[in-house]
Amino acid sequence: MSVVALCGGIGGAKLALGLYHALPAADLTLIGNTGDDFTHLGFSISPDLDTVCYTLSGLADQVRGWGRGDESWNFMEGVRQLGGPDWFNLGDRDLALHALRSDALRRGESLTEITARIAGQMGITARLLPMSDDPVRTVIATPDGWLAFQEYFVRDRCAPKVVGVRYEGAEAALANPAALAALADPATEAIIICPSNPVLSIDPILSVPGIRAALAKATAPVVAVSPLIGGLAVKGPTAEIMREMGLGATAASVCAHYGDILNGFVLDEADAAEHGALPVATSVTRTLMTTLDDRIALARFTLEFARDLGKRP
Ligand code: FO1
Repeated sequence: MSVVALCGGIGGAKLALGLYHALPAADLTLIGNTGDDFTHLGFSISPDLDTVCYTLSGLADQVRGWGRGDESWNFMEGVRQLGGPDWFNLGDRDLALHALRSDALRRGESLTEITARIAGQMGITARLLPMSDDPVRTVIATPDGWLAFQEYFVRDRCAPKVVGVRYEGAEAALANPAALAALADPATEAIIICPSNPVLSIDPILSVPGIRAALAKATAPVVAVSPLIGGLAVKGPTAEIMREMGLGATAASVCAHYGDILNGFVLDEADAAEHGALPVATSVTRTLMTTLDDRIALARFTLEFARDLGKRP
């Protein structure tokens, strides 16, 4: 079963790992969010692509969800000793990835090529595509002004109120041609929107011209998995942001936010009461992914649901 999945970082990567186990690797294409990317201490950092790579390769830190498990922090200690900015933690081994990517970008390689090479070196056999090779940067409007995404998310620990979000550069960005081709491919049998933050992780992907239209035109059913359980996110500020932006913070509000790009919506047992009121086909299951088995079970459930929905006319 050939599948395309849109995903952000930690939450999305959990389902991506489940899909990776549930499908032959060659059947899985992941489209990753690059709205969180930024340049820090001269390094080009792509947190969500890296989280997916570390998660699929088994290198991820199981508690933090980002970065590597087998990490040391000598570089950060050095930065601190020299009075440098220490709010964004770059582990020693993780730093190797940022150095190689930064160097390759400077030599004119595309983010798509670099990501494919890095994923290959980590032994990942599914395809991971950045949404675009052009810079798109998520910026957050707060009552005190605009913040770059990582300033809001890591430096300020998501404390500022979010009154708006912009995806800078999106209008001029070219969608990854391989991503567009995968979405349009008649052999693609399901398009999954992973349980990532709709506003911070999925909307940046949808903001790249051509991607939303490709979802609308695809013959494969588009199925989203709710990132909220009982009105709460497993990790991160999804519920708060959706509430602050006046979108509501229920599974139903996530479904409404995606609107007519969806054919199906998977929601948690805790939200079963919302099931009947949604405007698309819905299916209820346990969506909390604590173990690898949970990730695989949710992936299989979602694929089965998409298969039952069948191709769109
Ligand atoms: N998240 C944090 O909360 N604190 C960090 O210091 C941090 C460092 C970091 C370094 C590399 C990387 O790939 C990711 C990192 N993240 C960190 C996670 C990341 O910034 C966010 O989880 C995502 O951007 C949101 O999806």
